[in-house]
Amino acid sequence: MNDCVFCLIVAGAAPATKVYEDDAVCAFLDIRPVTRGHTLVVPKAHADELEDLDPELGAEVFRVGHRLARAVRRGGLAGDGANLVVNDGTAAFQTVGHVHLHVVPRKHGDKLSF
Ligand code: DGP
Repeated sequence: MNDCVFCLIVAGAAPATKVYEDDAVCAFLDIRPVTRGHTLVVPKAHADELEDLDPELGAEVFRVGHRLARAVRRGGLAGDGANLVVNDGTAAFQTVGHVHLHVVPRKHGDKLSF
């Protein structure tokens, strides 16, 4: 076990509100949501940055993000759309060194709370 907080969440050794999990991918609510329902999708296998990530696993991460964004939109309660964002590398404001896809539900006219 390393000290990566997202690895700890994946392993159930740190608290998080998980919304989806399969053999390869885990999704949980962001601790600092910029909109209601802001979710992070992570590969279970640790990868610091995109260049360290198996592209097939990256495709699984996006597949889950796509499903979550679609569910949020169809559900209608949280969003009219979504931003799906990867901050890759510290130069791009990545603050947690475990690849993650942000799924940020959006409503028409909403404001992000940074
Ligand atoms: P980024 O800047 O792309 O690396 O975003 C990291 C996100 O991770 C940020 O929105 C806050 C979130 N985050 C950081 N630590 C934790 C944590 O311990 N639990 C959860 N659920 N989210 C976290």
